[in-house]
Amino acid sequence: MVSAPGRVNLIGEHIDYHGLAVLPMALRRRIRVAFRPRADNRIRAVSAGYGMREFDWTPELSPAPAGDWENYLRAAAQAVSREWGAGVGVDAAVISDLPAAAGLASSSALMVAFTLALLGANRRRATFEELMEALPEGEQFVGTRGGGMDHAASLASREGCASLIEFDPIGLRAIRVPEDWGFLVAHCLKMAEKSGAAREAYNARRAAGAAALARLGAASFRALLGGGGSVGGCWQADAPAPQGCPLVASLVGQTLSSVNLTSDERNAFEHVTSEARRVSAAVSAMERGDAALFGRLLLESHASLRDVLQVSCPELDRLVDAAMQSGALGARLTGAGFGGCAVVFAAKRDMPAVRQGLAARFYSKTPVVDPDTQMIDAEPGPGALHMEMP
Ligand code: NG1
Repeated sequence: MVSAPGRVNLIGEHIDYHGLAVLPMALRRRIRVAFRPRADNRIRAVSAGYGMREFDWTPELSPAPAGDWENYLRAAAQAVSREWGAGVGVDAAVISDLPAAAGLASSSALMVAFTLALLGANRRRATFEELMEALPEGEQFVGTRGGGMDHAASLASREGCASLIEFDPIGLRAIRVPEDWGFLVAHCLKMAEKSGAAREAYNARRAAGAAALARLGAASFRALLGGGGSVGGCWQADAPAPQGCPLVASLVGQTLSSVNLTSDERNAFEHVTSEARRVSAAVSAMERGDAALFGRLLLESHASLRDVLQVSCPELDRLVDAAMQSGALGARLTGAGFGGCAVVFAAKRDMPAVRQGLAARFYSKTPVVDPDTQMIDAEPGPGALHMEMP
C-alpha cells in the first residue's frame, strides 16, 4: 500500500510554472493505492466510483480520451518509463478521501501514489529529486502544463509545517505553522474540472506570462526578480527594494510601459511579480507569527487573482467575502481557480465561529452537495515520503 496526500496552497498561485517559490501545505486527506505486482506488463486499476481501467505498460503510451481517469495512470507509467524504464505491471485498487476537481491536487496525488506503486512493484527506489524530474513532466501528458508545486508538496511536506517550495533546483523548506493558526478549505460548489475550458484558460495564463517575459527579453521571472521568487531574492516584500534589482529598475525605468504587451500579457506579468513578492512576505509573517499580515497577504492574493489574472468566479468571490464577514483573518481561492476551493485562515479559537458563519452566509444559500467536502479542516500533514503508515 502506498499513499499520497492532497495539498492546499496557502499562497503563491499561478507562479510555480514560472519557476517561482510557492507555499502550500499537505492535507491529511490522501489517495491510497493497494497494489500487487504482476508477472506481465499489464496495468489494471479499480477505483470506487470511477470503474476499472487496464492497459499494457509499453515505453511510449498514448493518452486515453480527455477527462478519463486512466490518463493519470498512464501519466504515472509514462513518467516511470522515462526516468527508470518500464517494468512489470500491477493489479491495483485506489481509494481516496480527497475531493476531486476542488483545487486540492487530487490528480497529482493520484499520480504520485500510482508512481510510487509502480516503483514499489518493480523494487525501484527513487529520491525526491528524481521523482521531481519525472512527475511534473509526466502530468503534462494529461494536457495541463502545470508546475511542480503539487507533486513536491504531496511527496515531501512535513507534519505541522507548510512547505516553501523553490524550483531550479527543486527544494523544499519546512516552515512551522504557528500552533494557534487554523486553516479551513471551503468548496465554492462550482467544480473546477481540469479537462475542458478550465484547462484552456489555465494554459492561456501560463502562455501570457511566458510571452510577457519574452517581450521583455528576460530569460525567466527569477532572473527578472534578481533571484527573487526564491526568498533570498533582492525583491523582499517587507524591505524597500534595493537599487539595482533588475525588476524594480525596469519598472521604474518604465521599460514595461514602453514594451508593447497585450492586456493579457500585462495582467499575467503584474500578477506573477506581485504574487512572488507576497510569498516572500507571507513566509516571514509565518515565521514571525504575524497573523494579521499573513491574512492581509491572502486577501491581496485573491484580489490579484480575481481582478488582474482573472481566474476567480463569482462563487469563489462570495465565499471569500462570507469568510471575512465570519471572522477570518484572510481567505483566497486556492489552486488554479475557475471554481473549486478557497483557503480560509483564522485564529484556531475562532474557527468554529468561522465555520458557522460560512454555513449561514454561504452554504445556506446554495444547494447542499456533500457536507464532508464543503468544509475541510486543513491540518498540515506529512508527505508521501515522510509517512509512518500509508
Ligand atoms: P490545481 O488547480 O490544484 O490542479 C494547478 C497546478 C499547479 C499550480 C496551480 C495554480 C497542476 C497539476 N497543478 O493546481 O501546479 O500551477 O494550478 O497555482 O497543473
